[in-house]
Amino acid sequence: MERTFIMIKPDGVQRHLVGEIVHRFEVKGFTLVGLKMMKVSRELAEKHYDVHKGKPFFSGLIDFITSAPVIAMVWEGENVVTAARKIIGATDPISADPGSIRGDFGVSIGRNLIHGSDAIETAEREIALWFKDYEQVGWEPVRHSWLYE
Ligand code: DAT
Ligand code: MG
Repeated sequence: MERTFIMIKPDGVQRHLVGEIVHRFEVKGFTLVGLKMMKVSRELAEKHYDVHKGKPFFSGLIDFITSAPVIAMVWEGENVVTAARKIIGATDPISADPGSIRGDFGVSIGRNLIHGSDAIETAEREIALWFKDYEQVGWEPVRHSWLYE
């Protein structure tokens, strides 16, 4: 089953949106298989955002991600990578559709609340970067046959 890496950024934690955000993935039909709260090191933040190294917003982004605790998660389900990006919404909350997390709760690109892997290969890389195997707990939700034909 497909998995994706989701992180509630420091602003989501500080604004007490953790429950609201987790709820959206749960009610959609995805399964939580890993979750931890952590203060992110600069080393981990820089590895995670490696593709953005050299861009003008990079150092501000690393400062932000390391400024306060985050919630790191792994979610599972069919097509979860693509679906999670839709639940999250466009990168700039002003362009994000209402109904998405960024569209409902954000107003600025540098405080857009949440990260989600952008492709299956990225998800694999990010999950391996943030989670040990034993921190991911596969389980069989009883609602499965009511979600999938
Ligand atoms: P996403 O998080 O939607 O995958 P991204 O990978 O392009 O977006 O960028 C990573 C994060 O960097 C993004 O969530 C917020 C920040 N960011 C991107 N573009 C930015 C910009 N022009 N100014 C400030 N922050 C930016
Ligand atoms: Mg991205």
